[in-house]
Amino acid sequence: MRLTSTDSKIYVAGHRGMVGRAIWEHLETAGYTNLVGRPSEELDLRDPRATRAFFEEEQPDVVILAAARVGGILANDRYPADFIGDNLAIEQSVIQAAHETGVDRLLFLGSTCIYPKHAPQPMPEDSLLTGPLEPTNQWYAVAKIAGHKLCEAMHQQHGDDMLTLMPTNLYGPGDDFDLETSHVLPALLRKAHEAKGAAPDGSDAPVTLWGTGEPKREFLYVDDLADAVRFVLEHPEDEIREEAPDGMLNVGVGEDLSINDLMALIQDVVGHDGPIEHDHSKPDGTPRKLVDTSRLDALGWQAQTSLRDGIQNTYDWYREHEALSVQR
Ligand code: GFB
Repeated sequence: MRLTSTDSKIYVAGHRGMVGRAIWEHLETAGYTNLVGRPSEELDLRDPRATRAFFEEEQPDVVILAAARVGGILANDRYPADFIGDNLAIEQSVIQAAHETGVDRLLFLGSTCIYPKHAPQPMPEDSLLTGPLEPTNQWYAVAKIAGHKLCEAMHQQHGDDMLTLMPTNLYGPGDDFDLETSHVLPALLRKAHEAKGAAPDGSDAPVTLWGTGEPKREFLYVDDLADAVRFVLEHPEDEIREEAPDGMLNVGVGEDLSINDLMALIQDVVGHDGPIEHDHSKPDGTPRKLVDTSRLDALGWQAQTSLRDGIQNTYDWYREHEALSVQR
């Protein structure tokens, strides 16, 4: 059931992460007054009993499932058991508890790595399960596919209003800047920032990119995703299902760029003028993953933030919080 009242109780699962926090702030700014969250130290969403007890106590009307184990290409490749196991467990306990306690609407957040490695570009929602996955993130992708399928099955068997948003690569304030676990955009921002004036002669030191820099990625600013979440929550289910019979909507910006071009843009924002090197021992991952946003376009939603503005905001946030970010 669509969100109609600013008093509706909205549970944001994962409200301390980059995505959950942006959604929380966006909903608050939009006038929603009854938001609920629990830090993971207080509620382990992998635990079905604890999750069920929380749902019984709070009785949320709407659930936004933004809690997940996430990370960049290397973290996905190094910790396959955590990426598949934790995500499956979180999805199962939250979606099941939402079903059993009669939540009006649940919005599950997936990721566009669920699509086949060589899916047609831009990738429509119905390219799901039409080919093999990219090996480096198959574990995470399988868990996210299962989460979406659980929502679809709940709708098919019980008529539950459970929908999935599949955002393309996200970035923004509050991102993970740890070079071992982060995604490419925050990693390159940090590397360029730290390389400024760091050569022995005071000029800019080189920045090392992983892989060839040729893969292309599409980047969505996290506040734009938060806006898409609110937009979908406020939309009637029948209108959404007319565009998306499987309940799945891609969220993207409609254009991508190569990692090399991203590096050039980041250098410009940060003011780094040093050389760029490549570490070919690191994987490239999927060659391209531009999403087809026709479904959400047809419903009337579009991203607003330019990549340059989003990078500038993220860089400003990083400089303010640099001392707090994980140092490796
Ligand atoms: O953002 P990223 O880690 O993840 O990497 P994916 C994107 C591309 O940037 C890859 C390259 O080709 C990386 O090799 N890259 C270059 C770097 N330099 C760096 C660097 O310093 N750090 C990082 N991290 N990458 C993830 C998936 O895929 O994206 C997840 O593993 C999820 O499952 C997420 O879907 C959105 O875009 O390749």
